[in-house]
Amino acid sequence: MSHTQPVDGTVDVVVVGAGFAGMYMVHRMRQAGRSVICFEGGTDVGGTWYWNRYPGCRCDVESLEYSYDFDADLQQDWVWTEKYATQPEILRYAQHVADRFDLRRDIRFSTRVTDAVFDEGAGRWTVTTDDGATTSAQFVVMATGCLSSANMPDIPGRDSFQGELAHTGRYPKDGIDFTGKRVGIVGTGSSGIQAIPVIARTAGHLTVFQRTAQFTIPARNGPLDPAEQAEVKANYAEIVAANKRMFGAFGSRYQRPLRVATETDPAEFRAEMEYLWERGGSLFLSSFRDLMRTPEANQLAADFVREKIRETVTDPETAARLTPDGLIGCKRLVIDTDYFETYNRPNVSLVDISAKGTPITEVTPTGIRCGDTVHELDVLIFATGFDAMTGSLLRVDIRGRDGRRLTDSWEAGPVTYLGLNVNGFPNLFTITGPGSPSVLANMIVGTEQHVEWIAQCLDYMAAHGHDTIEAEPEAVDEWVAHVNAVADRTIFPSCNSWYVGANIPGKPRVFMPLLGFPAYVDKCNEVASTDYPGFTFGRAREAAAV
Ligand code: NA7
Repeated sequence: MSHTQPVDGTVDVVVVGAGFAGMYMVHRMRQAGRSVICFEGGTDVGGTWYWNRYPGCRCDVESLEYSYDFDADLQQDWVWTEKYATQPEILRYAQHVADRFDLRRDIRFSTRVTDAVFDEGAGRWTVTTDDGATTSAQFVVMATGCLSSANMPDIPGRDSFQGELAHTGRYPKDGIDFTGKRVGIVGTGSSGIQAIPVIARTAGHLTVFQRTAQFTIPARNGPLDPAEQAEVKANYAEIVAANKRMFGAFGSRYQRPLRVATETDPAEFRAEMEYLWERGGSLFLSSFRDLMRTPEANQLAADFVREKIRETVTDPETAARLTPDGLIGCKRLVIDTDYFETYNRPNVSLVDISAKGTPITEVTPTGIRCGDTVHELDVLIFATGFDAMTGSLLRVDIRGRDGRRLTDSWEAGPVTYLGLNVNGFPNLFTITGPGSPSVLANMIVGTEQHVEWIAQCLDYMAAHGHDTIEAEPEAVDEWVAHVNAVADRTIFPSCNSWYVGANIPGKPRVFMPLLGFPAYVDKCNEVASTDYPGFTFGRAREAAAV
């Protein structure tokens, strides 16, 4: 084991996080002959799929498209059972990968990185973990996940609640038994919408506290047809290649001819929407090129879904409360199983906690008070999302050149070059960082692309005798302007979504992901093949002085 455990706390690469990004990073670094250690806060691998154990949790990318591509045998051997994999199945897949490639020997579990400090003289990072140990590394790779820092709202009295309380993103391993209980759930994003129908099946009564109604499309999940799985596996390489040319790096098998909604005959438009509704899934808005570009076009699709909600929910008042205003897909489009149908159950009620309704005033020891009404609860679930994209990076105290803190560099919002590096923080890489397609593309495809780009960059540096790499300030400025310009051609920045940080009080409003996977990959490849313009390479001062 010449290239594994840090005998003296010194390694080539520290990886932070053992989700899909960190796991592949460890594997890829080993293949390259670099010593690597990964720190992970959980007791096992899986990252977001380790923590989000709430009932109904699934991926919104189809299972056949949500797997590593770096090893053809792995891809052929693993058998998915449903069209959209459940969290337990995805976690089993992550564990299988860890076993198969013996990854755990280089991962320190139950260990969180608290801070990382760059020593300019040595050209190295000192990484401190919550067990007090330090590790010296030439490179730090933040594989900390985009949806990993749970957002627990600061509601008065929250900690006084005497029943069971959980956040979907930090769900207890032993689960929660809802049988016959009075359950409350706050939040109707993807997590809430997945959990609500499942909890309703066993709860005595489920009260949903909704601040904003949400657009959601039927997933049409079901068992995976073995013949379909065999066919995809026979053509995996072609499908993956075609997916990488798709806007979100998935769904090439479903590509329909692209049209313009506002120029399509209304009957034809409706027929296409009906087809997409019946087909289900998150490509619901992908048949018309203008739906995410102009509000007028978007409203056509939004009206179609509003009509479906009214058709599905039998009580008109509940239907009205569940019907979103505004644009569809501008906040992340959710896909569901029986979400709206669940409100027809006698044991489910909906409380409007928006400013127009009865906002939550406090959590009491026995429930939630909204105005004059206390909703008595045995279990309280917060499905209130995450401090997305930046939260898990900024909770590590990262100090770069001249002791500058990442929190200071990003005070007005995250700024990166290619979503991979930040000026002032040499040799620190962010996997699926802000400014990269990240959450707007298939996450496994995106993480593999980043890991491979970083691995190639490290080889390049070794071959050219470079110790450090750092994004230039002009390149960062240009990149941030580019990310904004691309977003500004769409409706995305106009909504109060977690893409712009609007869900976290006080977070700077910046559209964080980059739209469009293929053009992004082309740019990354171009940078790598033309001696990395926009990056400065250097020698460590101490090495240079020798
Ligand atoms: P989301 O999509 O951020 O949804 C969080 C939900 O919680 C949403 O309905 C919020 O309402 C609500 N929320 C957040 N804070 C509060 C407070 N303080 N009071 C009441 N309600 C609140 O998170 P998810 O976990 O569902 O999904 C995140 C991503 O994971 C998802 O997009 C997929 O990519 C997977 P709001 O809309 O802000 O009014």
